[in-house]
Amino acid sequence: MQDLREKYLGLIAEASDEASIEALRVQAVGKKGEVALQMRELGKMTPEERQIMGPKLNALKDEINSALGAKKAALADAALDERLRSEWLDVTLPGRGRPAGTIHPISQVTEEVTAIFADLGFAVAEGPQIETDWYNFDALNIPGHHPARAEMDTFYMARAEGDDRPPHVLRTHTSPVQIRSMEKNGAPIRIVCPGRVYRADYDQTHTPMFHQIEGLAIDTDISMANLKWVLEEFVKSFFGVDDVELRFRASHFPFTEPSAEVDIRCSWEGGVLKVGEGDDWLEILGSGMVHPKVLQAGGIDPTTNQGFAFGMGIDRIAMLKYGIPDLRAFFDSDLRWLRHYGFSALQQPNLHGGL
Ligand code: 2NL
Repeated sequence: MQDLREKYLGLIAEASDEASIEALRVQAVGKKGEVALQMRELGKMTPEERQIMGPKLNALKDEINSALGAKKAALADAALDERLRSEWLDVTLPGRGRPAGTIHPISQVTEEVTAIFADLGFAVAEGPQIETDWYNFDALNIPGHHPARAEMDTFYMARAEGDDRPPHVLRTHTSPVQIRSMEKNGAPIRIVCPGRVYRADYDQTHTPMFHQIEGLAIDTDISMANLKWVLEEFVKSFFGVDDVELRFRASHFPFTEPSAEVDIRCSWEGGVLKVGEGDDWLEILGSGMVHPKVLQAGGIDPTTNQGFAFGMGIDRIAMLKYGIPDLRAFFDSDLRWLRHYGFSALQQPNLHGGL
């Protein structure tokens, strides 16, 4: 027993990692270890011998076990000391000044516009960019033969061969989101729907993917007067002016009746846009009272409900507000442009901080 004791206490003292500690534990005090073998010998002894040797063997087992435990803890302490020594960090060093990314002007303006409408009580709704022609056209009172379908330069998605159903489309406006919202939640509704839209058109003033935000308010008694007030509040907040003058010009959209395009009074002195003064008019959006057929398509009873809707190009109002001259640069991913026109990620737009 004395030999066993010296052998294992020595080996444990020399062990240098957790794996060898575990191997020693199995070898010494495991089920088939050396101490267990000795315990088996107890059966061959007289009761008197067993009364002496039994407790001694148990004490040896305990001693080895606690030596193993102590060594294991010492190794863990040493490992921690080593980590603390090698992984120390000087928190007083200056930052490395990695170049920060910036918020794209379109994201910034989307956030600004939704923050303004959120403050006016509108919720934000989103939906799929690949739509059925029903949600993108029919539900909006644009039937198959309607010239607006051709005018919209729609991107059609190919169907599998032999599949005769009408093709899916890339949404040409965010109106389908509003139809889905009518179907899902019914009236009353107050939502804005920002997002990407697609039209096969590419020149100085058009990109095949661009951004739109549409608004929809439906209740029993909503009128053009409510539309005018909401849009005035929006323009004042967005351009940061106390007074604006809006001009409603009669227009036509299949999904609204009556329809109006909305201009704001402005000046362009020295190429700089000033909103609310001057003799020029700047078109900023299209709007109107939701057509009864569109309410019906959305599952809302047009005899008891009515409401206004409007649609606005985000890219265009971003260019106007921040003096960005070329639309196509928005999507060139030119780092110099992005750093120049981008916004700090740490300055989220909100009304109390100012836009
Ligand atoms: C424009 C004109 C507009 C709407 C969009 C709309 C949506 C539903 C029902 C009725 Cl669900 N109308 N949207 C209405 C009028 C004009 O957009 O020039 N956008 C850039």
